[in-house]
Amino acid sequence: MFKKISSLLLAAAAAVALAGCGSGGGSGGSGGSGNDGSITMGFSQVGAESGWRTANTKSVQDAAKNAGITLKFSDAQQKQENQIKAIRSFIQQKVDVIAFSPVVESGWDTVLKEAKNAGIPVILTDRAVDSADKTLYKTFLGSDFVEEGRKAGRWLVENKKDETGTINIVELQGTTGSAPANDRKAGFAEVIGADPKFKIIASQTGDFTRAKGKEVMEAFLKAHPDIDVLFAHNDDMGLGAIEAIEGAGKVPGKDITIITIDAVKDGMQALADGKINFIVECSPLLGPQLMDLAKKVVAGQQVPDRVVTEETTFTQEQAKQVLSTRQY
Ligand code: GZL
Repeated sequence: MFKKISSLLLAAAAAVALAGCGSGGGSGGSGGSGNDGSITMGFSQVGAESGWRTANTKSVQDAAKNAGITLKFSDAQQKQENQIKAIRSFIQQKVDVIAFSPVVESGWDTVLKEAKNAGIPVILTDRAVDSADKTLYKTFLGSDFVEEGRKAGRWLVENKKDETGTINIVELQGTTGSAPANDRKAGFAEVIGADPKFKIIASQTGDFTRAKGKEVMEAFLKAHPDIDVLFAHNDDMGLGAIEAIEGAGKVPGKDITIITIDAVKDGMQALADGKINFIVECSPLLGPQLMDLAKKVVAGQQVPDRVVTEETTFTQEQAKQVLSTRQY
């Protein structure tokens, strides 16, 4: 009898110890998962500037719900100071994990050190930071923006290979200082730079929005009557530019070849309609992978430093075939 009671007591003690471990913050921080194993994530989103961003927000929110993760969501309206404030608030609330899409690459070290000192792991999603200290975040989940720019450049080089004269290009850049703007610009320039017939005659930020893309393209058209190609860092700026091109009495996709990045529904519709010539996909559907990474990080498991999202490209013909199946 005595033996039976002591083994029961031992088993009970072991069960309590294990439960304690689970709630002790697998990631070694004070913000370990709740005693019931629940996880709370603080998520700071860039804003709601584009169709891509809206789809990304939905993916994160739906995935958190499906994963049983409590999501504290903050929209920074494309302002870095709002993201920093939100991260500080998540630290005070002692969330188990912080995830964010940094609106720009620089200026994050101080607040990320605060999160590290509070023992709260950080996951970068969508965009990267330029911090030299890689211990400030556990992993970066997102696209290879340089490769996206290269894909745009390669299509242009291939499709203009029989043209001999100068090809005048205007470029609508994404948000100044953001990783996608810097890297897409670099990748595109790297590929077209191999042939001097390609000339970027104007390049300016349209801040990833349709309205700004239209405004800047109107200015480009006034200053340059001889534009052959538009490279826009996202569909939304390309769609705004199409309004400007049509307003100037020109035919988008014919008078001016248009290449964009994202492949959101409106962009794919314009591609199928022949107003855009080529789209490089940049998937916003990062939610499920983010939640998997969050669970591993909170449990103190190792995760890869970098998780690159799978994505492809679309021609006008391909857009017609897949348009009805697109998730965003
Ligand atoms: C890319 C993302 C960019 C999209 C834009 O991952 O950060 O921001 O290309 C969005 O549409 O505004």
